[in-house]
Amino acid sequence: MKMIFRWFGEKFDPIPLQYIRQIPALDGVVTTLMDIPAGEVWPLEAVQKMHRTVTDAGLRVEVIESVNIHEDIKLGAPGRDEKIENYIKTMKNLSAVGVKVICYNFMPLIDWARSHLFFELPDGSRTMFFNRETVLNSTPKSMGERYAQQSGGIALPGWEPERVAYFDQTIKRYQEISQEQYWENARYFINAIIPWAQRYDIRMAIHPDDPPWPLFGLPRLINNRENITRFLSFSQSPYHGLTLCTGSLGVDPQNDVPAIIREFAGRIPFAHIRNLKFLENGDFYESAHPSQCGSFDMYEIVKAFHSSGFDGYIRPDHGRMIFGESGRPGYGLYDRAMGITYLTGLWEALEKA
Ligand code: CS2
Ligand code: MN
Repeated sequence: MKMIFRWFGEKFDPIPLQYIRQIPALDGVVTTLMDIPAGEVWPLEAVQKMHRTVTDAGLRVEVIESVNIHEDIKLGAPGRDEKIENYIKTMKNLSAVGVKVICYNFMPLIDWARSHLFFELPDGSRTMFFNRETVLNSTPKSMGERYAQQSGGIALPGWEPERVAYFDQTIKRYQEISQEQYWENARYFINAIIPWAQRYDIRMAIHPDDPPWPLFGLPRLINNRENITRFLSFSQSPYHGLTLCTGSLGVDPQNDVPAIIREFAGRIPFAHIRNLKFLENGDFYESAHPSQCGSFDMYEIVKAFHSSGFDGYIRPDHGRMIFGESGRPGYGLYDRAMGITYLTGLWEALEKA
């Protein structure tokens, strides 16, 4: 198991790599090139520069999150082949610097959705909150506008203002395709890229839909055991895999996360481990990592990875904003660093038991 930390790049993340390096027992970062729009090739020079920046700071970078997929690919629109070719070129350039895993998602239009980015808890920490009523009464566009306000101008992946401007238009395009067509579009993409993933030795790891239920009438793919099975059956290659995100799948109480981890062992190169706290009405906020702070049994989750011989990468997922910190919602330094120490402790105890 290798423990890594998400970092958005020098221009997009207020946390310096020198601080990240001081987190105990850390192997490296998982990063991205935020300023390259979906559908375009990540130039080799830019990839090499990113790699140099991280390794000069004494860290490794073997995982990328995310290389985003252009909507034309998800919609099966004309022009998708060219964008898939660009995707494959990006994979090649990433393999040139030793990248081993690409985390991506196939969520239509938007990445994760929450009602609040900085919801204040009684202890004064601030965290992301999902209030169902607020979300149901929103449109993607109004959510995007709310995020822009709440985040104080930080562009969230998938919610960049220039994309939000086209949300209404894009959502109409999604309304024209069926859920089955959406599955077909995913299969087309996977069939095109997995042979190259194998050749470049890069494991493709899809991230589950967050939240795992349909929003705004948009299709959903990766949200439970059955659909993960269906998606992974597109190719038996170990290069076609899953990012197991406990917080995304675990929001649906029907999903037995430790059982899913055990079932898909061998097809999970990357894990996002976080806890969350359900309120009585099913709304939830993102809590600190320890079991006693939230609703998940974190020991059972880590044990499921450990007992199935997991040898991939783990990162703590979202954390709260604490100690007066301000920064990217979900991605402050301190709470995630404590998450790492906690997860590393659980792992050591399992190793020695
Ligand atoms: C991440 C996702 O911040 C998060 O919640 O887990 O945004 C994830 O990076 C993407 O969906 C993967 O493409
Ligand atoms: Mn995640």
